[in-house]
Order: sequence, then structure tokens, then C-alpha cells
Amino acid sequence: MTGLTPALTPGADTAMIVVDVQNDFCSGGALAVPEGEAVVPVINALAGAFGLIVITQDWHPAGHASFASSHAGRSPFETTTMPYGPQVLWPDHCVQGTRGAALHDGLQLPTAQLIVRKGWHAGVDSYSAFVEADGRTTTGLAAWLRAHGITRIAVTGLATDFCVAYTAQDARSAGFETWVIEDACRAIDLNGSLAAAWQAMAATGVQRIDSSAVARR
Ligand code: VGL
Ligand code: ZN
Repeated sequence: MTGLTPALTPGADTAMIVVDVQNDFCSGGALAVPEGEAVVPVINALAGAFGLIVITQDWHPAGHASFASSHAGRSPFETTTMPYGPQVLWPDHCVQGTRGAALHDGLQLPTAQLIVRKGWHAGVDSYSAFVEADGRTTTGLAAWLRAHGITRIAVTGLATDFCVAYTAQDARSAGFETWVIEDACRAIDLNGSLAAAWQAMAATGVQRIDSSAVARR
């Protein structure tokens, strides 16, 4: 990439959102994303380029409606229908206060200003850091970012095709210019979900870049 103009030069108007880099999404975790922990050094190296960093944590109560174990006769990775639409059923993961819900120990983000916990309503999932799966309950994140002068957002973390993709698309819906830093993310890739997610993100104007295209300061 040497010689090319960086695709993203973060300024005071630019935040990085670090999505769900939690033990349960890393090797040995309850819902391990292949190579999930590989995002940690990439995100640590990006941190200095961003003056504002938001971390998210998937933060479910025990018995959450997104858990297959909460639906008699259903297995993880099947899809069911919730009042708000289709819902993939997951293994129990990121239960509030557990080791699996904790951020990965290797994450070094001492300057991060906000941690958003999501998915804590027992009956509603929230892949997005902005709006829950019912499509209307807001986490308050968009207003918080606007209050701090943010107009541009770079999204990193886990998983590319679920929480990263929904967060990036909702960032666009909320009016933010949005990038997903591909090598700072890893995917679950369930039945073609990764390709579908990139397509959906592109359709909403999310820009896809590599971490080498982010200007460091
Ligand atoms: C996620 C599935 C269930 C994610 C969270 O962080 O992408 N995926 N809960
Ligand atoms: Zn979850």
C-alpha cells in the first residue's frame, strides 16, 4: 500500500468502535469465531490513530431469547421467528458477569472513553451497537457520538457478518460516514452470511478497507 493515499485519515471527528472482542468469541469460547483473537493486535495497533474509541460488549442475561437453550427442541445455529423477525439461535454466550463475557485480556485500549453493553433485554437480541433487533429500541450511542462531535466511524471486531455488519449499517442509517477495517475483523460465516453481509454493507455505503490504509499519527 506504500505510495497510496491512506483511505482513512482519522481526525477529531472520527471514532473507532471495537465490537465484541470478548472471550466467548475467541478460541475456546462458547461461540468461538475462527481466528477471533487475531483481531487483538490489529486493533491495539490502530488505537493510537483514534482520539475517541467506543468498545461494545454483548451482554446477555441467562436464559436470553437468542439462546437455543431457551427454546425447547431447538439447536444452536437454527433460525427461529421472533416477534421482531427471524433470529438465529446461538449457543449460550456472553452471559453477564461471566469470564466469557469479559473483554479479551490482550486488548489494550486504555484511552477508550465508552463501553456499550447490548443485548441485555431478555427478549430482544442486539447485534448492532446502535439499535436493538426490534428495529426501534436505541442504545443511545448515536446521540453520544454526536454529542462528542463525531461524524465518521471506523468499525472493528467480531463478528464481521453479525455485530460488525449491523453496527456499520446502523452507523450509516444514523448519518455517519462509515468504514469497516477488514483485517481488524473476523467472521462466523454461517450459510453464506459473510458474503451477504459485505453486499449489504456496500449497498448502504459502508467503505471496506485494510488497516494499512488508515493513517497513523
Ligand atoms: C454476535 C452472534 C450472537 C456478534 C453476538 O458479536 O457478532 N454474534 N451474538
Ligand atoms: Zn449475542
